[in-house]
Amino acid sequence: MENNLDMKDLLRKETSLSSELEEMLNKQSKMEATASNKYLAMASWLEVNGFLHAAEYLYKQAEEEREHFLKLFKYINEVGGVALTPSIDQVKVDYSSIREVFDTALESEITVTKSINKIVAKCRELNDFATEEFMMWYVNEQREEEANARRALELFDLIDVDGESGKFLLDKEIGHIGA
Ligand code: OFO
Repeated sequence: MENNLDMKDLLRKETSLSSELEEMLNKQSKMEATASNKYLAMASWLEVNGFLHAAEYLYKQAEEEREHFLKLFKYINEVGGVALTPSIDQVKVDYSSIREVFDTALESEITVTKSINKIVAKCRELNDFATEEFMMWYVNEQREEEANARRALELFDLIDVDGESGKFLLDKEIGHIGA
């Protein structure tokens, strides 16, 4: 990380992007890459535990988060900053239930939304309209993703998951979210 930072200072070009925002964007890109790994681990847990449709849905989410990461990464370089390749901390890989997976998913999405909102607020404070406009894509994306995560949790209230057929139905319905 230290080497990364030294390199960043050497490579920094003349740009209207403030160092403060550049740092926030790099942190956000790491958050998106981490979100991708979190979903990957959740998808794997679901797959191993027989929830194949729900697993497929979260594998797709993992891919989407990877795209969110890359989009930010490339933006930082495009506007004259230096995108830092993030090292990703170990994510949670074990869950006590499918419910815990989706509780965690919603919690993570809310944390990401708050972080994006902080970036937009900083853009406004610094009059960085280009970055604000760029980040609005993420604002909209988060609205959708939070809604999908809440929808998954609603299904737990709508379906009696105690029986085997309940689990089967729940898995199928979660698989339809976002389709
Ligand atoms: Fe990156 O969209 Fe959610 O976290």
